[in-house]
Amino acid sequence: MVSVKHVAIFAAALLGGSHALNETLPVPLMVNLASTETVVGGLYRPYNVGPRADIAVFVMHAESDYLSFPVCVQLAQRGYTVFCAQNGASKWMGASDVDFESMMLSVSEGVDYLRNMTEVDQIVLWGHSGGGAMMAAYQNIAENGLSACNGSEKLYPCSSALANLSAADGVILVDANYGLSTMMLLSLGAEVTDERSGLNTNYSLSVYNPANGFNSTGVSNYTDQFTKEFHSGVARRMQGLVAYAEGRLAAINAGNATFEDDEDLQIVDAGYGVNNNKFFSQDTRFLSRTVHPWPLLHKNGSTTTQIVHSVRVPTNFGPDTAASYADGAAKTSVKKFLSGYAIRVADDFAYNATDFTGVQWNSSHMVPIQAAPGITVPLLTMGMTGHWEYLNAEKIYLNSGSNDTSICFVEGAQHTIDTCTECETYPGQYGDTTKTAYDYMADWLGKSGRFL
Ligand SMILES: *[C@@H]1O[C@H](CO)[C@@H](O)[C@H](O)[C@H]1NC(C)=O
Ligand SMILES: *[C@@H]1O[C@H](CO)[C@@H](O)[C@H](O)[C@H]1NC(C)=O
Ligand SMILES: *[C@@H]1O[C@H](CO)[C@@H](O)[C@H](O)[C@H]1NC(C)=O
Ligand SMILES: *[C@@H]1O[C@H](CO)[C@@H](O)[C@H](O)[C@H]1NC(C)=O
Ligand SMILES: *[C@@H]1O[C@H](CO)[C@@H](O)[C@H](O)[C@H]1NC(C)=O
Ligand SMILES: *[C@@H]1O[C@H](CO)[C@@H](O)[C@H](O)[C@H]1NC(C)=O
Ligand SMILES: *[C@@H]1O[C@H](CO)[C@@H](O)[C@H](O)[C@H]1NC(C)=O
Ligand SMILES: *[C@@H]1O[C@H](CO)[C@@H](O)[C@H](O)[C@H]1NC(C)=O
Ligand SMILES: *[C@@H]1O[C@H](CO)[C@@H](O)[C@H](O)[C@H]1NC(C)=O
Ligand SMILES: *[C@@H]1O[C@H](CO)[C@@H](O)[C@H](O)[C@H]1NC(C)=O
Ligand SMILES: *[C@@H]1O[C@H](CO)[C@@H](O)[C@H](O)[C@H]1NC(C)=O
Ligand SMILES: CC(=O)N[C@H]1CO[C@H](CO)[C@@H](O)[C@@H]1O
Repeated sequence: MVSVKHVAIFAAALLGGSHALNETLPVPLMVNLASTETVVGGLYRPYNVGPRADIAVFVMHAESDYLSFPVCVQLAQRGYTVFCAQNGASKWMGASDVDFESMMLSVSEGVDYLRNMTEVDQIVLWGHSGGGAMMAAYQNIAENGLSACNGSEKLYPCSSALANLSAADGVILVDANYGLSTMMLLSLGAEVTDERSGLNTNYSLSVYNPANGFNSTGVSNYTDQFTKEFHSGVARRMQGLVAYAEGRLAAINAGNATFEDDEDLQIVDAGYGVNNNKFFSQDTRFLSRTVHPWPLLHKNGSTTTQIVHSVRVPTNFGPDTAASYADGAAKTSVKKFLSGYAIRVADDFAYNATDFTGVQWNSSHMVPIQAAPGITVPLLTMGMTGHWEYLNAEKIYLNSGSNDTSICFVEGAQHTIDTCTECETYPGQYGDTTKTAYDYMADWLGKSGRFL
């Protein structure tokens, strides 16, 4: 049923620097796993195939295009086989057509393809950002079966289609986000008081209102009162959206909705890309330091163990996109929302410098800290200190079910793993974080007794 076509179409990649085993790589092979869930990808292999090439690193994001994300070349240059693949979700960031079960089945196709290759002995899932949320959920369900996703605590329990997913041998989570649903929660604007309108908003509850502590040219300093009002406004919105979607699901199931299978759902000011994450992106005091000391990688590979502070700079200065369908709205469906983007939150939902309060993580799929206890294979979790998603690496580590769990942070790397030059106080402060991060991953993968 699965047909595999190899077509050489990608250009050979060359990167600067002098660290690599061999910077020249063969032209990657294009792979097309043609079945019900369309997966296409590039298979990157080093020229001189050694033991490291027996390990296949499988890269896929939840919805973004990762066919040429630097990991494909960086880890192949360090001797590994890397399969960078796409699922069928729209690659337009204005879209939000994520579908939980389709995503799990797409990962499954990639794992099955690699498992079937005689050249590959070990498969390591590599998930970045939303891809980390997806890969963590996949491994948890693959290791533990349907009971990992079909319980009544879930807003939308999985179906038996997710039985028999085959587990990988290891997992690397790089700046894995707090969960796709949490990122939507963290993108809701409290100024929206009527879900039917992005136009009639309450400016008193806007993150862009200077009276609340917004600074359009620097770090915002939101007042305590606004912080409380904003968090409770966000909780109110997510609770209302969940109640609405559950009502529509009941109507769909009762044959009393617009359609028999699903229904359109457009949500004002809920698009969950990093550009729409709000409050902590402007006020960098929030989600800004770890609770415990962890290894922090500096340039040139030196390491200190310390409380890890974010070095990020404020972003997302506006304008408010609540009124924009293209830039602000989540464009999803009742079932996709409940299975991918919805999460239960309590009235006391809040977050501070280190932690969240009032989030019921297990109500949602694709939440790394909820999936981590079910992962028993070797797990590496890494955070980039130039971004807010870095902090989740600590929570994943603390929740991991693996007896071989590793953690580190890369000082001054931005979310995309390269150097956050805007975060530097002088040029060169953080060095080449791409090299620092991928050298660490390559050493972790190649450590004797782990996969080799
Ligand atoms: C490096 O790649 C070239 C192909 O450009 C290949 O001929 C050569 O054998 C490789 N060298 C090493 C040391 O792997
Ligand atoms: C596994 O490999 C065999 C032989 O190359 C091929 O016929 C089969 O379709 C492959 N299966 C998958 C799942 O890729
Ligand atoms: C969840 O899946 C397990 C394993 O297949 C099954 O025993 C259990 O009955 C399922 N639970 C529900 C609520 O469907
Ligand atoms: C899972 O495996 C069981 C046992 O082999 C089989 O009965 C069932 O149909 C499979 N389910 C799926 C969705 O592949
Ligand atoms: C707007 O929000 C503020 C702060 O919560 C509140 O006092 C005010 O009543 C709201 N205005 C409207 C029109 O709802
Ligand atoms: C806003 O940030 C800029 C740049 O850091 C700073 O100079 C300015 O004083 C800040 N404004 C307020 C009102 O804090
Ligand atoms: C933030 O505002 C508080 C008062 O709400 C003030 O005490 C503090 O100095 C301000 N911090 C900065 C960095 O402007
Ligand atoms: C069907 O939906 C309509 C409008 O949403 C509602 O008024 C009605 O009570 C529903 N009927 C049933 C049987 O649920
Ligand atoms: C941050 O929130 C967490 C979770 O509610 C709490 O344990 C911690 O004490 C809070 N930290 C501060 C500095 O208030
Ligand atoms: C889900 O998490 C809540 C806490 O948020 C806990 O009370 C509940 O027992 C958990 N349910 C399951 C099935 O683990
Ligand atoms: C760690 O887990 C692996 C796989 O579950 C197991 O084979 C190994 O014995 C465990 N090692 C220790 C020290 O518990
Ligand atoms: C020995 C070594 O690799 N030194 C490098 C450390 O990082 C700085 C900043 O990127 C480089 O300039 C050095 O060459």
